Amino acid sequence: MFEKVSVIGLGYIGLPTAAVIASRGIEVVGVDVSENAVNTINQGKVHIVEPDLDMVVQAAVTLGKLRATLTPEAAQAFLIAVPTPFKEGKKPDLSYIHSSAKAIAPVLEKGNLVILESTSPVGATEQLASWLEELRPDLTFPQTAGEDADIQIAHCPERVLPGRVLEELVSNDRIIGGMTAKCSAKATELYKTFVRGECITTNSRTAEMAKLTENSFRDVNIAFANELSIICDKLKVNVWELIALANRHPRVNILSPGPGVGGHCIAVDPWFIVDSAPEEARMIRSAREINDGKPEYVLEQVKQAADQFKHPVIACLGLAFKADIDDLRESPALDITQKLSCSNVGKILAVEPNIKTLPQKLTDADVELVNLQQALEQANVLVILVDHKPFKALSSNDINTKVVVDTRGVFSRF
Ligand code: SAJ
Repeated sequence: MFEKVSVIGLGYIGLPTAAVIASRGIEVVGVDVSENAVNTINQGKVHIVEPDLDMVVQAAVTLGKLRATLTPEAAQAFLIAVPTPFKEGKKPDLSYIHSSAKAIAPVLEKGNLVILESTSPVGATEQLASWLEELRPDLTFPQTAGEDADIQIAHCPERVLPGRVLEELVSNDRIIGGMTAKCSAKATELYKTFVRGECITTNSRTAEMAKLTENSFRDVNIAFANELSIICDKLKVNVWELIALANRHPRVNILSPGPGVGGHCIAVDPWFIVDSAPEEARMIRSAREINDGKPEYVLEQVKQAADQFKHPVIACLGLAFKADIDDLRESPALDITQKLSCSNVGKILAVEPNIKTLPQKLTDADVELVNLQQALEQANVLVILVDHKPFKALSSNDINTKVVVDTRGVFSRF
């Protein structure tokens, strides 16, 4: 029975997870290094945008089941959900996991469970276990004590889709990668308190690789679609019609081309596999390169479109990394808009219905945030970068006097 759980890292994964566990009546203490995040959560509010998260956090805080602190305190389970970005040379940066180990080590007690949820390269859970063992030589850990260890450790990767986090946290199956069978059993017990999906046990290395594989699978498939879109431009074939036709085959399911792959998961995680097996991971590396090269291709298309006008006014529709969210992190749309503004091709307007102010780097580059109507009145070139709902509602009358670069196939649905 878990009565008190600590979640380390209160971001896009940690905060929803903390709130959902708290909603099951378990006392949850969230820990974050950001004073702003801690204060906001303790007021029952949220510092990130995710549908319905504000309601769940407010309810948990009001009922006294969830609170946030800057320093960890004793608990029965510690769930680490901190970022694992890459550093120079696209090498995984485990420094946030290391800091979490240092933060929880002083309060660890015999019988505790430590779970790593952060997407991690293969071997990171074992690394976490060694850091904890060095910091707490008075306790025993699974890598040396096996089933008899004082502390149980497991990797249980998060796999929720931004925009549907609360629903998927509960309904998705979970991979539970314990360092021993006992670790897996204890971690399963915790996840069973809030997960309706199945909890499937394995070892920590397989669980790490499974998460990286899921995101690489998607990256490779998006790269296939992006490569097709470039081939089709060359061969004067409408890629959207082509994909719709090919997908009529019962065993073909091609994803959608776009301006590139954004977000902080799919554009990052495959590099962890490449870093671990640089000689072998040829297709995974190639997919990353194809997807990373797509913004540059779109940029050239826009420049050619702008060349048709003496005074080009280019409206970039969408800045977020995907449809109907406000998240601009690692967004190819943002990257393209910024590069356009630096390349003197014309006046650049940006339409992003999900934000109120532009990021500094765009205002510095004289990009103007306008609404969709203003963009339609002023621009002669429209660049569809994100398939947000209001853009999908545009009619051919709205755009028939413009030159359109449609990276999402909004006007070519088949
Ligand atoms: N994209 C395309 N074409 C497509 C699908 C997506 O260009 O057909 C682009 C999107 O526009 C976006 C990027 O790919 O820029 C990623 O979007 P996404 O919706 O595919 O994925 P994320 O990054 O929001 O979330 C992914 C999910 N992983 C998988 O679907 C395998 C999610 O389940 C993971 O939990 C999440 O990564 C994560 O945190 O790792």
